[in-house]
Parts: sequence; structure tokens; C-alpha cells
Amino acid sequence: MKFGQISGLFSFLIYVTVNATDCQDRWVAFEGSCYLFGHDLIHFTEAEEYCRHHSAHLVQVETKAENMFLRDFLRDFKLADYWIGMTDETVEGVWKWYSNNEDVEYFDWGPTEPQNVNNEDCAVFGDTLDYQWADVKCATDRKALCEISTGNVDIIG
Ligand SMILES: [Ca+2]
Ligand SMILES: [Ca+2]
Ligand SMILES: [Ca+2]
Repeated sequence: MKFGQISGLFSFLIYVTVNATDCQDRWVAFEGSCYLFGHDLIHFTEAEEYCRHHSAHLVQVETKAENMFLRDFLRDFKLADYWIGMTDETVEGVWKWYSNNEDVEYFDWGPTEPQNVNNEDCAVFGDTLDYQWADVKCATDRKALCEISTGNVDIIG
């Protein structure tokens, strides 16, 4: 393990300790939700399956506060693009949460996003956009970012 990884892990452990609430190991807490940052680069539907395997869904970003928390967290680790659990595959430009088909109401698109280049119907926190959002093709490889709200935490034990 390289020094950068060790110091990153150390920061992570401090972070988790300070914010420890009801989340399981490896999950990060913020305002009633727990988040899991996946390691593998996988397609959108595979990422959602990964989250469901953990009794969660791909992240749903409902508020500016939640968005800023996640962007700050991703920025500290500078890892990769992370899937957001929404799609406009049914009606172009109309974004719905993948898990419940409800309208997405808060957005934080990067400066030139979304462009729907060659039909981009999924979305990520963009590593090259300071973790603002970009639409991308669903069948591309990004990392999963799972969320479970505390209202659901009791079913994962
Ligand atoms: Ca949320
Ligand atoms: Ca689109
Ligand atoms: Ca795009």
C-alpha cells in the first residue's frame, strides 16, 4: 500500500469516526443517509445492482447540502466518475430517479452539461468537472455511489 493510500485511508477512518451514526462499516453518514463508494468501474445498471445487493440504491441527490457534502467528499479523494441514480432514457431531457421513477428536482450540471452527445441518458459526478454533474452513456464504466436512508437502515441488518 502506497503512502498516499495509507494517508487517504487514515483520513477516511478519522472521517468515519467523527461522523459515525447508524451506518455500517465502510458507509459514510450524512443527514439521515448512509453512502457507500464502490471501487469497481461498471455500467450504470450494474452499479444499481451492486447497490441493491447492499440493500440500497444509486445515490439520489435531493438537496444542495447533500450535493455539496458528496462533492466535498469525492474531491478529497479524487477517484473517478461516480454514477448518480437518475436517467432520462424515457423522455430525453426529463430526468427521473431510476429506483422510483419520480422527477429529479435538484441539479448541479457542469458548465456544458448535459449535451446528450450520441444519446447520453445516465449521469455522474464528473471527476473532470470538480464533481459537478455530466450526462454520459449508461453503458460506460464508472463507479457506484450507493445511498440508503435511515428509514431503510433497519432492513439491512
Ligand atoms: Ca439523497
Ligand atoms: Ca439524454
Ligand atoms: Ca455529457
